[in-house]
Amino acid sequence: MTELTFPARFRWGTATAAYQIEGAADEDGRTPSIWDTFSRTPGKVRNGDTGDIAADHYHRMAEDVALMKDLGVTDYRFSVAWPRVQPTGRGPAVQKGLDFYRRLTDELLSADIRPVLTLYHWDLPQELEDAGGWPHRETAERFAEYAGLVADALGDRVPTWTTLNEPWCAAFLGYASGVHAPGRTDAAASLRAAHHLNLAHGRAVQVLRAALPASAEVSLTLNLHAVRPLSDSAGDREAARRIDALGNRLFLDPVFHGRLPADLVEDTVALTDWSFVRDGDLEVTSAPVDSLGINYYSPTVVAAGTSETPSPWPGAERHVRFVPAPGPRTAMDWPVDPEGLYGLLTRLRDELPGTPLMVTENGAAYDDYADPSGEVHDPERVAYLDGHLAAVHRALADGVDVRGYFLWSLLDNFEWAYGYGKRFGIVHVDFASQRRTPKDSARWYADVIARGGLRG
Ligand code: IFM
Repeated sequence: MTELTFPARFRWGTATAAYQIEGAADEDGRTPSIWDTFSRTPGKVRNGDTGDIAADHYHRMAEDVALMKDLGVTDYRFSVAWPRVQPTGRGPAVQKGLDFYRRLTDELLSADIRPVLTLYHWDLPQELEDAGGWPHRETAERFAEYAGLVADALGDRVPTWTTLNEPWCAAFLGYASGVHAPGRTDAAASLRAAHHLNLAHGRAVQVLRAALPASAEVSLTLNLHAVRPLSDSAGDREAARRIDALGNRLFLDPVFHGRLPADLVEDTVALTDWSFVRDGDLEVTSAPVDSLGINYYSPTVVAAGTSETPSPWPGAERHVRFVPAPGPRTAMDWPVDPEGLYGLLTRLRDELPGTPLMVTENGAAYDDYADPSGEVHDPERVAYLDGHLAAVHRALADGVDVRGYFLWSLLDNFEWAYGYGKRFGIVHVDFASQRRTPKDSARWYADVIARGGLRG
């Protein structure tokens, strides 16, 4: 078999998020985010786990950057903890919080690794949630102010900026199904949250453009859904249309086309009249970006039917049934299907011509453990990654402008409502000792990066 070689300038990265790895929850002026509150609420996170210590990255950052240098990654995608930098969500920045990210970016740059900074990976300062959270319009303005603080502090050293990570999750897992922080179950509020997240993104793009050098790349990361109807029946196709509207077009259309999906507005008429979308908002949401990040893990198969409530699909519960896709599964019980990634990439090639794409997350959880010799063998993860990178390669060959791939995740970490029970890292973390052990998949990824592609 022939090798699958990637373009010479392809960006090979790993990704993490602040609350999932940093720990140091109450150090240096950091105050609680919605995830501190949620994880400390009994019954919300498995095993009562919290991000209080996590992978202790706040204190082990240099060791973690050294691990990445050993891997040979060209880029590192991390997020800034809003409550570390601007604890109440308003007012001036806390210097010590910013200093941590200065040290991190300096360490990366001296290791020849490009920093890719995400401003929001779900850790809203609790005070802003108390004031109304994302369903409240003012939160978008707060976010723009925070974006400006971070840009002023780090604009001279960070070349790539991402406003939001996965606003679908923030809106619908956070405010509709309530399985993520802040744990609300209010379908109408979740639609307001989605719009205000889009607005926050657009306002932040405006602020970043004004504050950053012209060379800065400004982006957004969406967890787009590879939606498939179970059959070709009209009912199943209609179910797929609804989920595509809520999972994909609710974000793509305002950001890239300055409009709301008309069919979604109709689908949700019983929940809202969308009057919270004010004149001029959609011009703000569509402030041009330089690239789009896509996070992909598994496909979404749907059929006509009903689903459980509260659901993260407001308005679709009485029309859509979610069907387990066939095939092998990860420890999250997510089906393994690289074709979904290929389909999304080629769709975006056709729908957003001229927009460079990055796979900003892809990876898998498996039940890894260190064997008696201290090694962690994770052949299933290697197979998962190999299959998905082959799909990216096929997309490149078919004319998709994919600029990079960020493996989720560098380290085992706090997997939100699943706590520490799900391990996504290519580096194993023993949470009792905080010892890091590169898994076989880390060695495999280092080999992929070194050869610039996959072995045939
Ligand atoms: O761990 C998460 C990450 O924070 C966002 N995208 C999906 C990952 C796996 O669930």
